[in-house]
Amino acid sequence: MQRIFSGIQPSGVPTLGNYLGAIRNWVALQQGHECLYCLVDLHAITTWQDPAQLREQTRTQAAILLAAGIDAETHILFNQSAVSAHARLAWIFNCVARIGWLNRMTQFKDKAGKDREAVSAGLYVYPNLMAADILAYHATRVPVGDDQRQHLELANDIAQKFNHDYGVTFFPVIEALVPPDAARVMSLRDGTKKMSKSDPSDQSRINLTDDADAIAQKIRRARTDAEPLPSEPAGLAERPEARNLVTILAALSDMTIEDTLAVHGGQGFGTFKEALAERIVATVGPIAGEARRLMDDPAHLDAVLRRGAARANAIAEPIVREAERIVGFLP
Ligand code: AQP
Repeated sequence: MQRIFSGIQPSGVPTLGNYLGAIRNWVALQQGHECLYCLVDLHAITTWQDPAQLREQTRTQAAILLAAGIDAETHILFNQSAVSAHARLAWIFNCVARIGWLNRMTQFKDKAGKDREAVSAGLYVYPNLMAADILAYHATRVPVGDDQRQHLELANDIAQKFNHDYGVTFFPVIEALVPPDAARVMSLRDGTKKMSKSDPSDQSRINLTDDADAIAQKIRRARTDAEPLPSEPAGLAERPEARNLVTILAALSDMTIEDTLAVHGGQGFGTFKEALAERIVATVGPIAGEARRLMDDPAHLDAVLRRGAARANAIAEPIVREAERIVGFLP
């Protein structure tokens, strides 16, 4: 059975983008795979997090993932910092990856913005830690949103260079599993920017804890243009906000953009947004409700994560010890 690894940063409440780009796929992949799903708190602190909030958000994310259908009995759900293998292998990878490779990472450029000298060194080496997350388990398949493709290519480059430099065939090749539809959900305020849980504007995203009123209000206020919807996908080419909303509805309805426009083409945004909000509420509502129930029992969430960490550690420890032996560390 192939092993899957994927992670999400507890840097805020997961969004509809996280759901359509990753979480929904994580749930489906539980059939027929051995899955490890990780709340990547080491990644989260690459940008400053309030400690109390980080703890709270880690629990909230665990609750949301369980509510969305992650089965922590059959599969493994845990927080990254509880398994030291991630940080140890990441250090080795810091010494394998080349500065030139990291300089090409577009996510770093986006997140660092203009003042690159002022961001943390952790943000810069983030992709090396991500490679370690996956390779510490010899996982071969990684479900991610489209934004993470470049990091996975880098993880493969690191694995190959490690194998080459030490003359071993130790780390496997990783395959990115990017969902074909809604691989990148965009901000509700700017159709050229991805929807992000850490965007300062709450109006830019749908949180997986939003209630029906909040969802309806955010969709009503979502930025659009003045034209009615086209009836063909080509008509969305220069309309990023319209394209984003149509893409979200199509993904949530398991329809193609073409079929969605066959139904909604010609409509004004008033009518279309009502249908969209209703569809989002139908998906997010039950997840938010169940997550709220689970969040009432933080001790239970902590116990789920602790058990997951022990099981994850049992897989990663022998692999990372072997990597340490290969590079020449005394046991
Ligand atoms: N807008 C998006 N559309 C589709 N997929 C997305 N993902 C994130 N945003 C979108 C996917 O969600 C998974 C977990 O992401 P992450 O938490 O590890 O980091 P991220 O990509 O940086 O997500 P955010 O929401 O933008 O977080 P912040 O604001 O903290 O940086 C990944 O598989 C990602 O592809």
